[in-house]
Amino acid sequence: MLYPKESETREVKDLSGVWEFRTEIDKDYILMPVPASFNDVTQDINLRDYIGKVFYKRSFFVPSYWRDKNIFVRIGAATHSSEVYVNGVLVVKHKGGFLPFEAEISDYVNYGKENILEIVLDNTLTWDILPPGELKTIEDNMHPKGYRILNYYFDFYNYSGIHRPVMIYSTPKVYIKDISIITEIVNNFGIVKYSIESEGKNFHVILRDKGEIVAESRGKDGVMEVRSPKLWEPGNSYLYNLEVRLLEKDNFDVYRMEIGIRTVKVEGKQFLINEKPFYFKGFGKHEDADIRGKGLDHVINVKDFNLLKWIGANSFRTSHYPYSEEILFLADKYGIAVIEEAPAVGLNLWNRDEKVFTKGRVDEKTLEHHLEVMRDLIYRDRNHPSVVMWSVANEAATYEDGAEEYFKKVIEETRKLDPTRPITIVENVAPKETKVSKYVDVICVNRYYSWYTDCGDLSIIEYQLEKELKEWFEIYKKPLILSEFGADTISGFHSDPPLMFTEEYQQEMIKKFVEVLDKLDFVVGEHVWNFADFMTKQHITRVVGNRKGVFTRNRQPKMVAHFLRERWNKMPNFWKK
Ligand code: BDP
Repeated sequence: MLYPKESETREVKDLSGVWEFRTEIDKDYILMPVPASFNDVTQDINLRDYIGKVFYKRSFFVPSYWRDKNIFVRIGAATHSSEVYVNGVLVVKHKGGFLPFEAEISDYVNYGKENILEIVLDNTLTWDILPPGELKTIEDNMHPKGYRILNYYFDFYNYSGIHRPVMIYSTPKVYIKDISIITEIVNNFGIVKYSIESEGKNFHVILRDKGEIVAESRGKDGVMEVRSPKLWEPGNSYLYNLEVRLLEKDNFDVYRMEIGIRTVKVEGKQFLINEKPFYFKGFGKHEDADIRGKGLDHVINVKDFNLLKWIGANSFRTSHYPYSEEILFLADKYGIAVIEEAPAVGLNLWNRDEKVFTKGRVDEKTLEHHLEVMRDLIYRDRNHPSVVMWSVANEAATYEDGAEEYFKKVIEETRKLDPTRPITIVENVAPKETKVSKYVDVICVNRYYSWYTDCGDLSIIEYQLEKELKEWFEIYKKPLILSEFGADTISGFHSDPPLMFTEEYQQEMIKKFVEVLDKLDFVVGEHVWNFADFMTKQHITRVVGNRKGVFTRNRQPKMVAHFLRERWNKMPNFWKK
């Protein structure tokens, strides 16, 4: 799915701004920014924790000369189920809060006039949506009749709203629908294979390096060769400009995009980018900031990439859902490698006596949706050089028999859709327990020794971590990334010797973890949990959110940031231990 872009044949109207908004139970509309989560914008606690339907509304203008064009409405992401109406006509329904969807609306708009766009969202989570959740009515004598809560088994706040830009765009009648790019490196040549989806037939494809033509081709599918290519690499990104021109009689379309030439491969104990062993230094992140919640914010995004550079990180994981396309464009440009995760988190009840992969919970309906999400995700992001691996889920109950069957299908389908990128699943169970890790290319493990277990005992880390990581390698013989480790840390809390929740404890813990990683040659990465403090649902274990950030929610460094900065800036991106 192409990102809407302007060209001499296409126009884009970004409808970001202040819209009208109401919940199902309100009669009156209030003002609401788009994109943003609606939760933290007003002073109303009922709206903050609101569960159910909300209505967004605004008008837009369609010029008369768009009559001979195709017109689309495209929503970058909205949580979690959406219905879009143009002048009262339902034009698209969508399930899932973290990927874009669109509809052609040429037949429903008034040309040369104003039009009304209404988006109805429902933020209720169910077992057949990702991430899943369940609405529970509590029936006991301590709760009033009809008392409801939304249960979900993942650790971030269920921020809701139109989170990414809404755009109206035009294309010619016959147009370039989609483009896919695969790159290879053979001897001293960069090979760029492209494939165009369109009803048109005559294409001219031009690849430029800072304005200079370096390769050209004609046809719907083709291969271009670039002599002595400048490669895209983490820490050293390089992008070429691809121009696709559709030339039909009386019809013309142009789409331009940036591409990077690079390869990714897993071989033995190594994760290879451009045939060189790569070591992931970075974080699990979140799309999260105060007031805007999960709403796209270019200020936060650019700040985050500047902080990644400052601290010497070369990668992050889009824990626990696909991030905005705008973030991936920045990753391409900044040269940051991305492990992109499906919104499959909370497929776990954290109770071994209750089955998760069973009828009525994670079942064939969830699977069908999961396969759809993988397809949409890959079609959205396959052309980003920064995306180097797909993660199909985080901390699912992979010890269950049902999980094996389920993920085998998800992983097979993912591989079919994209044979060029390695696949992982992020695990929290023991190496012998998982029934799924045997199907993936890279083992990703989250570990919280001295935090959730043996609280406060930093001396246990070396023993436990080394023993366990070696076991993962002995069983699977695959490269391993420690995809989460960290400690809740209240910025400004100090103690020596280090006690839990202080900045000293976070620093000592992370030091002890990485000392073990440095000894193991099959470890190909360290992602600290988390880049920044983030909001969660309220709980006795969460102090206004999860405080495991290396940066505060306001993006200021905690003590450990300086330790990591020194470590990572000394460590090369590519290395052999
Ligand atoms: C892991 C989860 C992550 C949590 C983290 C934590 O993958 O989403 O936020 O633990 O507890 O289980 O901080």
